[in-house]
Amino acid sequence: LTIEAAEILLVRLPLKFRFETSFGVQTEKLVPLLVLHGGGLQGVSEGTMEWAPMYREETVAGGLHLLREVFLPRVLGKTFANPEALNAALGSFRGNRMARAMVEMAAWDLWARTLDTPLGALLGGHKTEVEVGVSLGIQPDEAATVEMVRRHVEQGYRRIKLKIKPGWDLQPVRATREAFPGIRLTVDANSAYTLADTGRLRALDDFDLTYIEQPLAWDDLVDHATLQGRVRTPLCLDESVASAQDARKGLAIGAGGVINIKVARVGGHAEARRVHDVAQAFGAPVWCGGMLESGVGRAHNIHLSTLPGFTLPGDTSSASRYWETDVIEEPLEAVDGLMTVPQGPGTGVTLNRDFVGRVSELYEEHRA
Ligand code: OSB
Ligand code: MG
Repeated sequence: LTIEAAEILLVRLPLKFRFETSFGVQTEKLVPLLVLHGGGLQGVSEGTMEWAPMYREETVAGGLHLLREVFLPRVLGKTFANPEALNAALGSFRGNRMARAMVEMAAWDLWARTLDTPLGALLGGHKTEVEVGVSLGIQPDEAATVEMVRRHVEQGYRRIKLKIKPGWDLQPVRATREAFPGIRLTVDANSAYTLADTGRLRALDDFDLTYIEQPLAWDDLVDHATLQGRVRTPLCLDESVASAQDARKGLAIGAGGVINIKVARVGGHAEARRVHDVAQAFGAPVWCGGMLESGVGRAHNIHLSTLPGFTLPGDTSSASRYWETDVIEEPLEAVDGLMTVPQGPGTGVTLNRDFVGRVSELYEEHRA
C-alpha cells in the first residue's frame, strides 16, 4: 500500500429536503473528498464533519487543515503493510477522528482495490444487501410528520427514526405510533436533553420505540447510564462513542443497549470494526449511522454494514432522497428497505469526475 499522491476536493451539494435536528437546520452539505493514489489505482473517502462544530467538535475547515499540514505529510511517498499500519502513522494524534478517517477510509478503498476485493468482504462482512431505514427531520406539525412517515413506510424502509427536541418529542411520536402501530420506530435527540428531562423521556416508554438515540450530552456516558436506569426503552449511543474504548466503557456502565456506529466518527473502518466487536461481546446490537453522506461516504457505510453484528437497519437510505446529482456515477438505491452492496473492488463506486470537476470549490494535489 504505497501512497503516491493525494487530491483534496470540496463539493457543496444542495439537499432536496430541509433537514431540521435539535442542533439546527441543514439545506446543503459541504462535502470534502480525499483521493489517494497508488499503483495506478485510487481510493476515495468523504469527510463527514459539519461546516461548524454542531454535531461533534470537528469542522470541515479544521479537517482540511489537518490533512494538509499534519496527516498527508505523514503518509505521502510512504509504503504501508495495510491500512491499519497507515493509521498507526497517525496514531499519536489526539481526537479529530473524522479528519483521520478521511485518510484511513481512502486507504481501505485503495487497499481493497489493490487486492481486487470488495471492501465489505475485506472487513469480514458477508451480506450482499443490507437493511436500511430513514432518519426524518423535525416537521412543522403532527400531520406533516405522519405524511412524511407514510411516504417512507410505503417505500419499504425498515425503520423510521424521528428527530426530536425539547418541546417536539411526545407529539410527533404519539401521532406516528397511532397512525402506524406496527412499524419499527425510533427517535434521535442529538444531545438536546438533560437528566432534568427524565420524566419526558420516560413518557416515551409508552410508544414501543426500538431505542432512544443520544438523548444526553455529546460527551457524556455517565448520565446516560443514570437515565438508562430510569427508562425501559434501550438508549442508543451515537455522539458519545468516539472509539472502541468508549463503547466498552459505555456498555460496561449500562449507558445504553445499542450503538450507532458511524465509521468516520470513530476514526475509520478498523476502529468501527472494533466497536462492532466490543458490542458483540456485550450482546448489544449495532447499526450504521449516516451523516447525509454523498455517494462516496454512503458506499463506505454500506460495506461496513455487511459485518454480522449490524442487526438493526441503518441510516443509509437511497442517495436520490438527498441529491439531484451525486458525486459518484452509480445509483445507490434501496428497494423495499434493502440496499444492494455495490459490486466490484473497493467501495465499488466511481467518482463522477465530470460533475465533481465542474462544481468543486477547491482542488489541491499533494505529493511527497
Ligand atoms: O445524529 O444520526 C445523526 C445527520 C447529520 C448529523 C447527525 C445525524 C444525522 C442523521 C441523518 O440522522 C442520517 C442520514 O440520513 O444520513
Ligand atoms: Mg444520531
